[in-house]
Amino acid sequence: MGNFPRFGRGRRLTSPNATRVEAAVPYTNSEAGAQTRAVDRCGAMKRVASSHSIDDFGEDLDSFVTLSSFILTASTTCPSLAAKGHIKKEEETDLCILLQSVATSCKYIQNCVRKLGLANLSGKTQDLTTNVQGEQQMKLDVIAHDVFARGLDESKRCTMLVSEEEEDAIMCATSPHGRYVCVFDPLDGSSNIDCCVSVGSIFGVYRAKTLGVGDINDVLVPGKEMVAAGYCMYGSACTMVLTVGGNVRGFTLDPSLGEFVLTHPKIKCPPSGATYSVNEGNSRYWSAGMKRYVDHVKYDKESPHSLRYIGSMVADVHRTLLYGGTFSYPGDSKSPNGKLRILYECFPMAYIMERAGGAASDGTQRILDIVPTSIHQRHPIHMGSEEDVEEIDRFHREAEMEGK
Ligand code: AHM
Ligand code: MG
Repeated sequence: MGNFPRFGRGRRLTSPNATRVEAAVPYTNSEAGAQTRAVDRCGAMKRVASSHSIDDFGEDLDSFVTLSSFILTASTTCPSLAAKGHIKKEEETDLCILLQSVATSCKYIQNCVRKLGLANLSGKTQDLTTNVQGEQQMKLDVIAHDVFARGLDESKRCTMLVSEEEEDAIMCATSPHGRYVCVFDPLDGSSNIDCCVSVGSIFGVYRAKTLGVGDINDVLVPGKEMVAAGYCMYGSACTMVLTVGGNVRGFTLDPSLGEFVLTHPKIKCPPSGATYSVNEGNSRYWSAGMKRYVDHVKYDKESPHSLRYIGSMVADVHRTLLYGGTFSYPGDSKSPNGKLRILYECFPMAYIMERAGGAASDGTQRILDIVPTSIHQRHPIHMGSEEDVEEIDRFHREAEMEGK
């Protein structure tokens, strides 16, 4: 790992010395155990193969579907999604290859996270580098960025990449299959990592407007134009949550198999919840609308909502997606645009939340309608259960009408 060459700063990813990305996930359980599992689940795998498209695949939890089999079977045996007007068959195949690369990168990062205190992977970079936002980079930030960038470049399905850890967009090696642009935060929440708090990778995929040609304007479009989005949470379990525009699915990494296994075939965010998640230490800087909303859930409800805030977006959003409630990083008088980056933090999470029946807004407009003007732009966000996000919007609207 230590010799991992860096990628980025607008360089083309064509180094002949580039090290290949490999999934270094240990197989800890006995082979016999893994074989039993494969035999037990064999019949189920046949049932899965008769599914119709990547979007109605693996609904049945009794079936044994890994992310790899989900992606590969969908790309080789399923009729095109074109019938649904979402993406064409050849685009779907290339998207599957791209997603496979992301999954491999996430397994690699998960492996590093698990070895954090053991393999000199914790702490800040030796030369105390900062990223474009002036934040101190952790060693794992740099490794995760390199793994994502190299894996996506080698997939030959991308024209361009945008990473939180690189100031400029990264142009990929030329490929006739380069039909996508991938934006990613390779390791979100990394400032918490040395105390073993859950962290995660976030990604979103856009179509390249011109095949094989990287263009920054391909990502300066509303988030609703994404074709896929996902995140991987390195928590008490390693969970990948993914949507290609249809259902939101959750896959949990089985460490004995080194495979993500479908565990949540159709994630739905509850319509309302009883938790709010926000850095309440900033409340003195909040707008009247935000203050009133939080007072409302604490004092006006029959029972007060619970505050849950990890300070690691992937973990806070994952909990909100599964249990309901809201996650907010609002703008305030100190940071009018909040903290989170629209392209690779807000958009992918908002896309997933909406696909799961939830909502995402900045208090006045839908997040996915916003058109970014620069790749590292920050934007306020509130997301989660639809009814709760509507309530946040209402409080913001009312305070604004009062001129507060
Ligand atoms: P990062 O991309 O530098 O890790 O920062 C983003 C993280 C999010 O995961 C989290 O929601 C937020 O920062 C927490 O910020 P704060 O400590 O201000 O509450
Ligand atoms: Mg981040």
